[in-house]
Amino acid sequence: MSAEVQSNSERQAYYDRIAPAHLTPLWEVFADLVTPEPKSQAIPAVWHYDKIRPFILESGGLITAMEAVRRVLILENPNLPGQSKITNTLYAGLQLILPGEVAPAHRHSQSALRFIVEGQGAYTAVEGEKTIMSPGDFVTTPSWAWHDHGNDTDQPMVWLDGLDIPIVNFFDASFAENLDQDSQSLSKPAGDSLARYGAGMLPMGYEQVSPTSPVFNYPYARTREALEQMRKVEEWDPCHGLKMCYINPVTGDYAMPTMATFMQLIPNGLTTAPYRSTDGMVYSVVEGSGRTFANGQELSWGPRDTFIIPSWCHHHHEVDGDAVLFSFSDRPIQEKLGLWRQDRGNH
Ligand code: 1HN
Repeated sequence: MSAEVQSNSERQAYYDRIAPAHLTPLWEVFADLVTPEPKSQAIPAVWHYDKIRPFILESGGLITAMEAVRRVLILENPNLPGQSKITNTLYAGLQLILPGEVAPAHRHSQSALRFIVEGQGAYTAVEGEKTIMSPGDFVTTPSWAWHDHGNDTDQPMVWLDGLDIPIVNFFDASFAENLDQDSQSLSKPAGDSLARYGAGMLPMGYEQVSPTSPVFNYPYARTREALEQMRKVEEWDPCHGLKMCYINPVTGDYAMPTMATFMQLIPNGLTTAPYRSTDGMVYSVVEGSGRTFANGQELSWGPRDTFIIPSWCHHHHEVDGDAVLFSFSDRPIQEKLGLWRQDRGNH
C-alpha cells in the first residue's frame, strides 16, 4: 500500500510502537512548533490597583516579611495559571513592606527590577549600598547581588517586582543563597552610585565588572524632568509618544542584561498608532489615565495599575490627559539573539 493511503489507525499503531523508544513523529507537531508568527499563550490583562490594594495590605496581617522572605502577590497571566508568569518569559509581583520590617538578605541568579508604586522612604540595599525609594523610581538588583529591603518609615510601601525567573529556569540556571545576617553590612554612603555613574561622567580608570548598570536607582524626579524638557520640541513618535529606555551609562546598552526598561510620555490628545513587537510588555502606570486596545480588547487604566501586552499583539493607547507609563520586557535577549521584530503598520 502506498504511503498516501495508510490509514490513521496504521499510523497511530506505528506511533505507539516507536513511543517506548522515546521517538515521536515531527510531522504531527510541526505546525505547532514552527508557527508562521508568534502565538503567545499569554493574554492581555490589567490589574487595577484600587481593587487589589486591600488584598496586598491584608497579606501584611497573615505573614511577616521576615517569615515570607519576600511578601509578594504574584501577578499571574490569566491564561497561564499556576506558572508564576505575567508573560511567557517574565515574572511580576507586588511586594509589601510594612513599617519596621526587614526582608532578609539573599542573592540569586535571577535579575530583579523594582518599580515603586506606593509609599516613600523604604530602602533596598544592594552590594553594600542603601537607596531610599520614592514612587516612580526604577531600582535594579543585578544577578547574584546580595540584597535586602527595610522600611524605617511609618507607612506601608508597595513596589512592582519584575524578574527574569521563567528565562533563568528555562536555562536550568538558577542558584540562590541566604546571607547569615538579615541586613547586609554597608560599605558605601547612600547615593554613591548615582553620583559616581549617573552624572554623565565616570571615575577615571573605571572598569566594567557586570553587565548590569552600576546606577542602581534611577530616580523618578530625574526621569520626569527629562521627559518634560524633551516634550517642548513636540517630536512625538506615532506609536509611542515620547519613549526613553533606561541605559547602562558604561556601555550604552539597556540597564539590565535580560530586561529592558522604558518610561514614556503620551501627551494629551495623542492616540497612538497600532503597534506590535515580539517582546511582551509589562506596564506600570505612573501618571494619567487611558485605555489600551489589545487585539480588540479594552484595558482601562489609571495611576498604579499594571497591565500587560503579550508578544505580537496589535495594540494602541488612548489617553485622557498626559499619561506617563513605565514598562519592561525581555527585548535585550531577543535583540542579542537576532529574534526581535516590530510591526509599526505604516508608521
Ligand atoms: C526576590 O528576591 C525579590 O528581592 C522579590 O525583593 C521577588 C521573586 C522570586 C525570587 C526572588 C526581592 C522575588 C525574589
